[in-house]
Amino acid sequence: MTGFPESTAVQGPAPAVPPGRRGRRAADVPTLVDRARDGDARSVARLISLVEDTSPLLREVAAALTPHTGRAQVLGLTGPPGVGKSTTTTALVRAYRGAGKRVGVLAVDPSSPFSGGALLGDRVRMSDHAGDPGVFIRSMASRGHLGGLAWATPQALRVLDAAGCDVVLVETVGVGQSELEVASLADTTLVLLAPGTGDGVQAAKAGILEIADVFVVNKADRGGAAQTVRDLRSMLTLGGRAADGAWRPPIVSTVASRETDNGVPDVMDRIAEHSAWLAASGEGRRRRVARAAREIEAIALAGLRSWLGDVHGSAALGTLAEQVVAGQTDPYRAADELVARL
Ligand SMILES: Nc1nc2c(ncn2[C@@H]2O[C@H](COP(=O)(O)OP(=O)(O)OP(=O)(O)O)[C@@H](O)[C@H]2O)c(=O)[nH]1
Ligand SMILES: [Mg+2]
Repeated sequence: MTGFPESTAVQGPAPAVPPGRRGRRAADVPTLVDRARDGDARSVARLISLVEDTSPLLREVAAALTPHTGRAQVLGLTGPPGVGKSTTTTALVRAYRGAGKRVGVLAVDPSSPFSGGALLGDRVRMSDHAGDPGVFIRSMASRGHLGGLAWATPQALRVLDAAGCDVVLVETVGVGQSELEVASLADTTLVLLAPGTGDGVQAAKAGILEIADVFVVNKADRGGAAQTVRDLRSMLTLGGRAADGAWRPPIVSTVASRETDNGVPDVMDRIAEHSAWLAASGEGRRRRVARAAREIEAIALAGLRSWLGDVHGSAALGTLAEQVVAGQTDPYRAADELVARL
């Protein structure tokens, strides 16, 4: 994570008007939130832009959303490039819509400099859901995220949650550190692999076997899917016997590109079972508390960093430095004094 813009630091009231990166008019946050809750797609998009851009209105947005959040089931999809995450996301959206659920999708690409929907067509076949008021799709990328995607994504999730999404699917690309962070935002994480690419071994190396709640071996229409399932099973067994009552991640084979007989209903069943286990075991709550703790830490650290930025080169620091050189104090006491002014 890098710096944090002054305007979003912890101190000071937010100005009433955002800087308007795209020359927008001032937003009336309560109205936007009311409209988003009624399912108005433009207001949802607008709120996500506000949190993405670390707008000065961010705090007001977060406060206004909070009473309406905590309902959405967050599903993370991760796995190597090209494994079929977007195709699976599209199939899941269709299936959850079929079950009458309101669905949100966040396509997160930590490596991409683009955002705001430009890449959407490539990521999730939006046209499948065009005009469906029960689906919100948004792509997010590193551009503009001074706090990092791991910081921006929970805010966007909160918007979709408040907008009444029953399910939010978060697709991330790759198997790097930021993907792990984003995956950790989910209630249930699906790790996708494909046969014949050594994905399983790569995934084990990257440490994503541990984060999987459900494994999906996609492209099961290709040769080697059964072998990939066997490899995965033996790698999981090598991990040792699960404790009593622990969740044992199931492995589902899919052909996400097919309209029917694609294994997607099985994936949904396993997700539902995991969801029930999360509730019964208390692990669901533990995960959400851990997630909130990380978020608070990230926000507080950003504030501290911004404060430290102000301290650097400040008169107070200069005075303390003079005192250390003059032998009037030592650097430890000087640092304590500096921190005490926080
Ligand atoms: N044969 C076969 N092809 C599939 C299947 N699922 C997806 N594909 C194809 O695989 C390619 C990549 O699919 P995507 O869904 O874009 O994969 P992705 O993991 O989202 O890719 P990135 O977001 O770029 O990492 C596309 O051409 C899909 O049509 C499947 O079950 N079988
Ligand atoms: Mg994709």
